[in-house]
Amino acid sequence: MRTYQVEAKPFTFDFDKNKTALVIIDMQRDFCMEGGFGEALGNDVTPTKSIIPTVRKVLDLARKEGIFVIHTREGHRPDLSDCPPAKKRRSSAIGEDGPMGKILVRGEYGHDIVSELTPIKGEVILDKPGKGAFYQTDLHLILQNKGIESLIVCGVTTHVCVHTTIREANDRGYECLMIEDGTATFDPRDQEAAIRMVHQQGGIFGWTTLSESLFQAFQK
Ligand code: TIU
Repeated sequence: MRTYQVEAKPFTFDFDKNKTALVIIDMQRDFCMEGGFGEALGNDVTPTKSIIPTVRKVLDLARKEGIFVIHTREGHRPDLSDCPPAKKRRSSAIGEDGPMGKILVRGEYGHDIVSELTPIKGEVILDKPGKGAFYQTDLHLILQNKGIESLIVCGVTTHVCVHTTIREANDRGYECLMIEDGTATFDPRDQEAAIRMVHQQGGIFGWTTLSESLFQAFQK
């Protein structure tokens, strides 16, 4: 079984593609298009929208190489019964009407994944009520059943849902490679800090690299 090596920070990331999942975090219209949750929080969605082509290239690679793919979506039931009142108080747009339907509510157009990254048969769609993809979901069970040990992580936003998920994954024993240009924040200062926070202290939460290094690992 071939082991792949990706040049990464803080050192080479080794993985077996049969024990690796690509986890694409919350590439939903609500975060990547105008009129969604991201904008309702006061952000410009240009950075989150701009990574769609890069995430698509990583997704295409995973599909070609037979790497297990998981797409997550942050959102709530229409009655918001799974949305903590404390979350609603600081993100008051949740559940309100917007141009893409009720904001961050399951089943609405804005809640769904952007068209360019539409999941295909065999890929998991994982709905989550929180920022972390392990919280109140069956993600760990799914990964264990598939024998997954490593995660390649893309998506938005780097410092919020991507980070929370990588931290949760790290504590559960998964080795995570975050694709720097396959993630985005609304503010570039947060992007720089979020990347550094993953790989500092000898890879305290995991590894980071550029998508090009991942593609090169499969060309060797
Ligand atoms: N606000 C923000 O940056 N992000 C979120 O609320 N959710 C995700 O990161 N998906």
